[in-house]
Parts: sequence; C-alpha cells; structure tokens
Amino acid sequence: MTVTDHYPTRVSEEASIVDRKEPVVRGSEGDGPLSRAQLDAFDRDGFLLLENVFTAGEVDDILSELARLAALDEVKADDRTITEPESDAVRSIFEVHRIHDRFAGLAGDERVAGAARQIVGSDVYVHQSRVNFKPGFRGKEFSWHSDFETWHAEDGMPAMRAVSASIALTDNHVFNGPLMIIPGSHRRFVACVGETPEDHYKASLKAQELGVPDDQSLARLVEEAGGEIATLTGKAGSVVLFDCNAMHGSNSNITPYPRSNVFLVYNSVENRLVEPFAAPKQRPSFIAAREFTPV
Ligand code: 6CS
Ligand code: FE
Repeated sequence: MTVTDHYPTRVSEEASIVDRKEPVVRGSEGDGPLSRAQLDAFDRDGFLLLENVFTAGEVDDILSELARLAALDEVKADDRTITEPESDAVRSIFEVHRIHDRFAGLAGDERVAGAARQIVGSDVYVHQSRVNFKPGFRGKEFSWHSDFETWHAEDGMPAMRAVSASIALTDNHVFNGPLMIIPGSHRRFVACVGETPEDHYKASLKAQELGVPDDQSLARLVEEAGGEIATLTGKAGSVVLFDCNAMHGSNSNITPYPRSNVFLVYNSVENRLVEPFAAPKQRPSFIAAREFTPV
C-alpha cells in the first residue's frame, strides 16, 4: 500500500517551506487534563509549559533510578546509550520506558499520556523515549530541528499527529541549555536538503547536521514569530508539551548545573509508522517503536 508523502524532504538541493496540512489539536476540554485555554495556547504556539506537575519526591525517585542506571556497565555499553561528541559523558539513554518500570509507569501517567491523547485526539503509543542528560560543563547543544522532519524522513511517520512531553528532572535555567522553541513554527514544514546516509542516527544523535533547517528558513520562522524565541525554563517536575513539528533546539551547557529531562514521544495509533520517506532503511526500534500498543 503506497502512502502519499505530504512532506517531501531531503530530496532536493533547494530548501523550501510548506504549510502544515493537519490540525494541531484534535481533542477537546473534556477529553483529558488540559483546559480549553491550555489547548488553545498549544494550538497557537506549538508548545505548552506546565509547572509543578511532578512532585520533588517523584523527581528524586526518578533521578536516583537514573543515576543507578547510568552507572551500570551494561547500560554504558548498550547501543541505546549515546555519549557526548567530545567526551564520554552520557548524552542520552533511549527507550528508558522499556529499560525500567519506573519509566514505564511515567510513560503511562495520565498527567502526560492523558494530555497527549487529548491533543492528538486518539489513543497513543510511545514512539520514542529518552533521557537527555545535558550534563554540567560538557553537555553539548542540540541544533535547531523539527523532530517530525526526522521521524518522517527516517522513521516513516506519515502525518503530524505526535506530541513530545519533556519532564524536567533538574531545574531548567535560562543559563544551562534549556529547550528553545520558535512559537508558531509547528505550522510550517521546512524541507531540508541533503540525502540521509546509512545508519545516520549513529552521528545525528550525537550532533545532528542533516535534517536541520538552512539559516534562511530558520531566520524566516523567527521573523514569522515576530522575532520571538521561547526559552522553556522551569523547575524540576515541570513539563513542556511540544508538537512533533515545532522547530526547537538547545544551547550547550557550560555551567555546573545539569539540565536533565525525560522525553516521552506519543504518536497517535492512527499515525503508525510506514517505510521511511527519505532514508535507505528503518532505524532501530529503540529509536522508533515498531510495536504500536496504546499506553
Ligand atoms: O532523531 C531523533 O529521533 C532524535 N533527535 C533529535 C535531535 N530530537 C528527536 C529525537 O530525540
Ligand atoms: Fe528534538
């Protein structure tokens, strides 16, 4: 069965910007934890910051489990553990929701899974989970990108019907590399140039160079946002929900304060992956789940 590619990318030497085809928010107030005003804010901006969602006790519990996992030799040796490009500090651990039930519990938690269902307007499954440690002193940047551009090109995600929840495990300050999102950018798709090489993820998860927007397109999105770039600061326990196509990135962290977040990516069960639209083969399931059981 051929699936129409509504967002061709990495197919030409010319970058281009097209409009989003899908609605941003499909559910309504009664369908989950978000109010009408919160749904409207997400629809307008492509993201929503929720303060004090998880208690300090819950966060400490997750952090201590994480510290234990990250110290285990078998976790350090695991393919799902990605180190920083210029040091052996742990940058990310993928598929955390399958590595330990504490994270599995988090993935099914109504405070995030319920909000995701409400936004995408259907049951959801976990497309990807990861902890980005962004350690102090050595946590390197994440270049500007739309997750959807990668998930469409390399994982075969057909439509923009997925939402990420970033749970802050440490305080996200203005100075330790917080998430930056261009408001409204979720409504424009930037087709990137270049061709996806074999096993691109081995490089891109350390430092992404392909599937990042060209400077002119990025500048245009900022201009369309009235010159705005939102910096998502928040205490440990806060949550940022952001649309799969929101243009985002984060600076490197040269302060002593780690910026560690758990990212849970919820995809609609009606938007399950097909074959990659612009890559030689599927990525491993620890990056892009191929089992679509609803949470
Ligand atoms: O390729 C991916 O799926 C990952 N890369 C980035 C920079 N964000 C989304 C995801 O973690
Ligand atoms: Fe991302």
